[in-house]
Amino acid sequence: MPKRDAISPTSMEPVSHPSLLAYVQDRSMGARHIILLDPDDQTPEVAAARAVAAVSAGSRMVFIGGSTGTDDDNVHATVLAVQEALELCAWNASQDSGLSEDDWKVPVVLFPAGAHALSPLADGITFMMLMNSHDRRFIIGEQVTAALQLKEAKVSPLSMGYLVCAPGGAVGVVGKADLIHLDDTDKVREYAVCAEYFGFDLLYLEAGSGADTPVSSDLIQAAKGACDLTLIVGGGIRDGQSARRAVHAGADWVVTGSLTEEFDDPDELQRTLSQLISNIGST
Ligand code: 1GP
Repeated sequence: MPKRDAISPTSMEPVSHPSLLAYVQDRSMGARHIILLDPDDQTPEVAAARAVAAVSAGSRMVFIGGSTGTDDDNVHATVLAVQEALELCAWNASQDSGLSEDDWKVPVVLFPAGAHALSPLADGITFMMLMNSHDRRFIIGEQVTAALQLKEAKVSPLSMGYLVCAPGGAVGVVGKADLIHLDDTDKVREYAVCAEYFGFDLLYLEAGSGADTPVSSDLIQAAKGACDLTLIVGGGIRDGQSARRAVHAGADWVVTGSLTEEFDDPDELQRTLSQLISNIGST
């Protein structure tokens, strides 16, 4: 991971959140939206424009990462571009009307494929265990490789159990996951309690990027009923209806990635995400 001092001038310290974990766990605002930006699919400049459109639309967190094609260089360049763009918007807001300065201070969080795809400029990282992988690397290996450098860079860890559900997509294959199937509510309950007993703060139910079908309501409800962890749901959520269904079932955060990449025009993206996010809010 590039060293923060070597790369960033002092003005590019990450926007520090008073407590990233408290922010993520806060349920007082209802369910919220995360935009996922994959550095393998877009330039840093495009990612930054999409992040600005998403935050304008009401996204409250930015994830940066992807299962394949990411490394320290493209992840860091993307984090840097996104942080700079959001800081500029925050500064503009302090001089103008529209969104308030604080509305732009959303955390930029790494959602990495492994220890090779990090940036010291991120506010935090989903420090995850892919619980249903059968490869030690994704359970504890990558985490051990990354931990010390993350601590030195002061990137806040969000400890997270990560469960890949069918269809699973690229992450299911790369992560060597024993997929949790649509109706396997007992299995998801077992994992949810296990995540809680490990002391994780978050649980992520993932259907895989671009999935034909998102995580089922039954699985979300089962996880929600079994533990009190902050629940993130993503994969295959492409419209207000599926976002709303996930929130009704118990999601605290809904992630969209692929949908975002369909729009080159930031205004169009903003309109689409505003509509999706209003559906989350109106549950
Ligand atoms: C993938 O859950 C995320 O890790 C987002 O999935 O790209 O299908 O929105 P989509």
